[in-house]
Amino acid sequence: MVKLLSVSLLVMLFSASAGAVDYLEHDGMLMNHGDGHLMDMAGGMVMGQNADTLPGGCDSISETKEITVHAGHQYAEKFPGRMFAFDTQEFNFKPCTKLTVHFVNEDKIRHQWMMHGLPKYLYPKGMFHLEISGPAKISGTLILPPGDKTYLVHCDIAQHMEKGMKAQLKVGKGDGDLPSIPGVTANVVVDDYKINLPDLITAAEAEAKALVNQPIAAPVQPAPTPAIQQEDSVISGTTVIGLAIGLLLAPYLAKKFKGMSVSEIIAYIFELLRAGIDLAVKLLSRLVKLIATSKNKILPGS
Ligand SMILES: [Cu+2]
Repeated sequence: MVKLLSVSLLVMLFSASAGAVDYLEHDGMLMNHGDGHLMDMAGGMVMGQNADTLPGGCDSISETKEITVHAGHQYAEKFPGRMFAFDTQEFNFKPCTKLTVHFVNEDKIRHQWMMHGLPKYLYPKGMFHLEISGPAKISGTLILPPGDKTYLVHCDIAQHMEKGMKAQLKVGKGDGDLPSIPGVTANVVVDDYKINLPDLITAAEAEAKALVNQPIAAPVQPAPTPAIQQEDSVISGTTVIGLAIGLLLAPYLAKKFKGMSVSEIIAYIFELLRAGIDLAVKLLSRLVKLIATSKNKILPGS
């Protein structure tokens, strides 16, 4: 009998520990950094934790509530086109409720349960925020403000809200609905599932054809514009001047280069160029000196 008991106890212990391996429990690991900010070394984070201070307008805590919210890819399967979701999209609580949220992230990535629009004197940046790399569980507590208001709850990891991880929390009657809450309100950007793949390919091919056909006809017409004609006349004018100089210099150069090899001619041209550049540099430096001295003459007087 004792043997049977111990065996069943072992089986129970084993199955319990096997179940616990899946989710890392962060609630006992968190370190308090003050201002309701708690963190641990395993990537768990709570911000805006407030279990004691009543928001302005609350005489007392009206109710104490505890919820468990699951987050993960699997909860988005029922929402076409969404990738991530919470298991609950709408929450409702009485004003001044003390709310504890147990956030269970079932994905092997990071998710958040982030609530916005809370009073900033009590919640830094107006946020209450649970964050964890899953699979894991993390918990936090806040006291909801008085009044009827709808609060946005989402995961702020890039594109997670747009892909479905969005919910609303109504305090009292709330003050309307937020858009694009999966299964609750219509999407702001509506997905189009009417078009099928063959239609898409035909449309893409038509677009490609139109692109190929377009630029052939277009650039032909604006070619003989007056601006280009002007440019043409400028070029021909320069060519005429160049030709004239060339013709005038030709007899002189022919005399100069008579009996010289090609390499000697090239060397002579380079020497001419060097002398020209030297002259230009000398003239420039003289000009700079002139400006500098004239400036010096003006400066003491002014
Ligand atoms: Cu997320």
